[in-house]
Amino acid sequence: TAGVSPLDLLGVDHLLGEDERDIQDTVRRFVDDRVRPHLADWYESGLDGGAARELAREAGALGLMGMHLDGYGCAGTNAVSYGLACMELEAGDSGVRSLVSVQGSLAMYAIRTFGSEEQKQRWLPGMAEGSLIGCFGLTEPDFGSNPAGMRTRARRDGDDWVLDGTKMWITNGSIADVAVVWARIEDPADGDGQGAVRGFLVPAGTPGFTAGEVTRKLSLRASVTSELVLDGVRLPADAVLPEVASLRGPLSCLNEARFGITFGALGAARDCLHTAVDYARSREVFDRPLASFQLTQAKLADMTLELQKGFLLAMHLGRLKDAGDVEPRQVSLGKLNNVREALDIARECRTILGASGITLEYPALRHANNLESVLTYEGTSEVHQLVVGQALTGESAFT
Ligand code: TGC
Ligand code: FAD
Repeated sequence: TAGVSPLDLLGVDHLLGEDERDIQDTVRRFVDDRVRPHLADWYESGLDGGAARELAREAGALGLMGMHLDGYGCAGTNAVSYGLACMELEAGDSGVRSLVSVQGSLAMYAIRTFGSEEQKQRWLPGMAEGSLIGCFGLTEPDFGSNPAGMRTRARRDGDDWVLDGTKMWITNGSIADVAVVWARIEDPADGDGQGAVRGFLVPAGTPGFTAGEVTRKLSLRASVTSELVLDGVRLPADAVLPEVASLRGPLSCLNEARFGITFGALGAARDCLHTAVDYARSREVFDRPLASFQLTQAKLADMTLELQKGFLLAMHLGRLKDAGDVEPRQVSLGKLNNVREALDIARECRTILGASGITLEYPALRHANNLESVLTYEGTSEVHQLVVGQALTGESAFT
């Protein structure tokens, strides 16, 4: 039997439990009522800090911030529910899903997994509420795909830490109350002489720490993107995340966010496909509905197939993750496939909409432009191909 949604010919909705479906419906209503009416404006004018903070509070009130984490005010849902929430948020806009995934999967996950009890108590409840915003600073101007090359350094001065460096393309950087900043320890005796990678919690307003917004973006406009500058930022001894001292720390956080994106990208694709089906049924070309032409139907059939295959892939990863068994390379397969297919679907839907498709009256080009960022962040498609290539051949193409 087909599923609840008219696009769900395979009936994949039936793979969901009742609680999972309830969460999905709640987030879908939130997006339709509270988010969708503003999207064209946010895209056209950019999302300002005030609107982003308000959105964060509303998402927090709904229990979406750090929703798959346990304790400290977090909802403690399963991974599939988190994925479904990402999908519904991204059916609105990838920028809205970004707000929630950076907060929950990157900043909160880092503190929850690698933080001290004091750090968890101090930050997590407010972040779960959405009254405090976190960002995650890994990428640098010269080191994106290869974070191991980072130049940001942390040195000891007495008991204090002093941080110097620059982080680039940081979601929510200039509106964050706390930045999780990854830096190498400047101590030749540390690790292999390169210095271990450690995470630091940098509260907004710390002297020497500034964040400037990246402007003139053509993608992810409903999201704040920033550059973080750390110029002799002095932090107390307890600012470091105590439980990890390697790149494994930030890369573990990325697995969480990449998992959410595997579901999320499908939301953007679904929104485009819905729009294209509706449009094709009502638009007349050559005196007939556009939907009655075989070329149109072939496009719609192929896109539906990819959307539903993508959902099966995401659900498989979700069930593995809930069983505690998902591997990073499996998440790479999901992120690689679902973002790439979502972007193809968004572009193909835009063709069905003709000229109307280039405006903000319809979501297809907005989603396609956003998905260009999604294809790049959280590991570019090439990085994920190489992770899979390494798993298949045993050869690392990175080193
Ligand atoms: P490698 O030498 O292989 O490993 C170093 C250490 O990390 C461990 N590790 C992982 N741990 C957990 N999860 C993973 N996926 C892991 N991959 C590696 C590994 O076991 C080792 O641990 P240890 O304890 O032995 O030290 O690392 P490498 O330098 O060769 O890196 C491999 C590569 C290229 C795959 C990695 O650097 C990578 O994934 N690069 C892409 C960087 C990236 O995705 N950046 C994203 C920044 S955040 C972001 O984009 C947010 S956008 C959010 C939004 O708005 O939604
Ligand atoms: P590069 O690494 O310079 O790559 C350029 C090109 O080279 C890509 O096509 C890449 O695939 C390719 N390439 C790289 N290495 C190889 C290789 N070995 N073989 C073949 N091809 C290769 N980062 C954060 O830390 N926190 C955030 O919150 C965050 N938010 C972001 C928000 C937005 C809107 C965007 C666009 C980015 C964000 N990022 C964030 C940064 C993002 O993670 C990086 O852009 C991404 O990791 C790629 O790095 P890069 O842009 O430096 O590209």
